[in-house]
Amino acid sequence: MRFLTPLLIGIATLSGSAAQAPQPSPLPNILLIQADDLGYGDLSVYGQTKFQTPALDKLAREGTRFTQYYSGSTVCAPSRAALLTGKHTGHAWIRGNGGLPEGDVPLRAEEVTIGEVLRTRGYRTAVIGKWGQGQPGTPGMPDQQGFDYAFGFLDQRHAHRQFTDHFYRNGEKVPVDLERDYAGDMFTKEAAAFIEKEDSRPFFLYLNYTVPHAELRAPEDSMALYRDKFPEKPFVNAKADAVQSGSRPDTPSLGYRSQPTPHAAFAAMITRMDRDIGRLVDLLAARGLDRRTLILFTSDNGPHQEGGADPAFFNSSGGLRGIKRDMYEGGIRVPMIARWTGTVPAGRVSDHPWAHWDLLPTFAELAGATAPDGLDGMSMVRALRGQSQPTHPFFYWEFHERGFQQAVRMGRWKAVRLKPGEPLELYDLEADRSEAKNVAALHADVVAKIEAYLKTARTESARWPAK
Ligand SMILES: [Ca+2]
Repeated sequence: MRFLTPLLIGIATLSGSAAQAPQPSPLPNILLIQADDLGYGDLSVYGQTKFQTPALDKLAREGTRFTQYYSGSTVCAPSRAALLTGKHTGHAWIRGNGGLPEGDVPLRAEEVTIGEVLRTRGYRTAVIGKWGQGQPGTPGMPDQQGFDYAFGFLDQRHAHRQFTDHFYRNGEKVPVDLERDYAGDMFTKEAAAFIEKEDSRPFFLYLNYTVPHAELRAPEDSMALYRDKFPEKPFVNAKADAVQSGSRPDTPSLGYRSQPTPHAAFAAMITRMDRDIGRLVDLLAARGLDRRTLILFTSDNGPHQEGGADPAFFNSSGGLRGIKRDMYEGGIRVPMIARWTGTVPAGRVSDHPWAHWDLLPTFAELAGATAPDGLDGMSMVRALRGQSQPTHPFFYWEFHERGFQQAVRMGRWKAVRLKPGEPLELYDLEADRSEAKNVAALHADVVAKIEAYLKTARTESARWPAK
């Protein structure tokens, strides 16, 4: 090095700034972190009292916390499709989990994702963690949908495993240690490596933890934080013997391998994810990227009660009605924290309503890219900046696992239809946050407006028809 140094200085002198470190892109990096089945009330900054989430609470203090943000759906795959493609479940290609004998319906080749949009502006893109939009050999694979780099679970059922014997890196199976390699730890490590990569391009990192989705398991050092802390009803997997002795530990049909103390495991999982997100935030700071990076934290749907999870005990819906698979607020309203030092106002709490399908057009505007036509989403850049921002006159969700259910938000009003042909339930979210009192009979005009909107809200889907 001693001999090289004068040479390098000489080169820099000769060629001026060209030989210096490349200038950073004026376009912002985007770190989008999505938890899995994390409810509106599962962070202490959103009211959780049984455990704390100091890193995410700090992120909220340093940025803006949205109190009326919605996921794309009340379950995983359609929620993530809405996020990636900017369409709600009345127009999206993927409108439900599963749908095919072999598992999930993959994204179509013609779907345009956030990854593809940002790549047109020179972004390097990665998805780390759960994907759930397509498997090897399908057009839904990350590399077919705008992602340069992919690491994690491809199949949603495989993603039920917090410890597995393999992940996928760029479509190739990567063996890992079933006892040691906790999924969340692997994702944090991969995310850090992606952030640390020397590259002059801006980045988009779509980081999908599988927390606190079942199975409920965390490494021992995190479990130790909650030993004997909570009353426990031991979770028993009826197929546990097969799991213990099975030669194929990742066979999803063998059920959840939750730890026997599910309350402790649930708290430990979120605590560990919070710690790891704090480390990634610190890493961005250490690299001087705070003013050039938008960090978003959200969830894909409301809290579940699978594998021993107990949303009532943790008040995981934060006082909202319902959980995952419900069309009430608890199924779809999720945390949204935005931090971008110098751009997103710090210490602000916003009740501006927006949703997963707004992320694509928002990122497109930030990157100076053109969003595809025909989206349901709109750019929410002004809402992020703390400025006056119009929002949608209507928000729409449909859900097909329980027949055909629909939900609409219009201003202060929330309408739910639980079965085709049934009258709409109507709730006044301003007066009745927990949707306790159906006021449809008192507001026929509001119901009529929403009914008229519903006639236009969706296109028919061959795979998920209105039944
Ligand atoms: Ca989920």
